[in-house]
Amino acid sequence: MQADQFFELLWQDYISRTPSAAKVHQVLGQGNEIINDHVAFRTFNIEPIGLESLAKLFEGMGYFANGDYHFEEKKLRAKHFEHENPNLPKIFLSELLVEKFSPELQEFVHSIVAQINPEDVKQPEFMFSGTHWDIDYSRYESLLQESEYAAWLSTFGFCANHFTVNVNELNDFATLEHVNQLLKEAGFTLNTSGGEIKGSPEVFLEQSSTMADEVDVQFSDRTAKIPSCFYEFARRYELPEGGLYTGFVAASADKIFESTNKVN
Ligand code: OOG
Ligand code: NI
Repeated sequence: MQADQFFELLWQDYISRTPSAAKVHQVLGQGNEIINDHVAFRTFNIEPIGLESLAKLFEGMGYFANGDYHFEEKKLRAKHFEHENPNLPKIFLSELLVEKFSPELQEFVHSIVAQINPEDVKQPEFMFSGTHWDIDYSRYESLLQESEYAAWLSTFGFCANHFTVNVNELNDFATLEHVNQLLKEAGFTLNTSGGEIKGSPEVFLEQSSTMADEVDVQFSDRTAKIPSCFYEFARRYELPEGGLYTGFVAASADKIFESTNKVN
């Protein structure tokens, strides 16, 4: 599959559970096209869906890995991928270090991953294939106690966790402060963990994000309204040696992960 077609299908799947995405484009794009900086995905570190296995799908579309990130507290690791075509979004792909959790969580995660047909993991479409298993609401709640990431991934499966507006490419809003202001005026709730703006010109990247939309999810035993996906905003800065910084900042990413937390 061509990258262009992949991102079009991925976007259609993403907006189906992220009603605010269209409003973000309306507020910031004002009729102009929005360029995305990156798209993020989550997975478990269990075959056949480990980070390096899913990376092959992106490598097959011309992407290459260009950064490693570690999240001690949340028990995650991640890599980012870039494409030689600068118009294609970067990819931020993280995986949960399942062996670091309780035997109950490990057993459940292994049982749901075992239901994935390894053949399905060979096609880029796998990245928006959702769940391949059933989960009931009490399991979701018990996973939440240990890891919001595990609960989210077990419920939504494979899909874009967020798209990210490339703020450098916006016509009228040069600063992230201004972007945030417009979003708040439009009624969005921003992620304030670690401050509304994560990062700084000194680390060559500033990021902010909305808190995830809450949507009705059909669990195997009942329906419940829970956080789904969100939108992120990134402004990149010029490196001393020239060119915009293309990496991510682990301390900032650590806070962006919390955009799928429930807003009280
Ligand atoms: C990824 C969070 C990190 C970034 O841009 O730093 C991230 C996630 O929530 O899955 O997207
Ligand atoms: Ni991101």
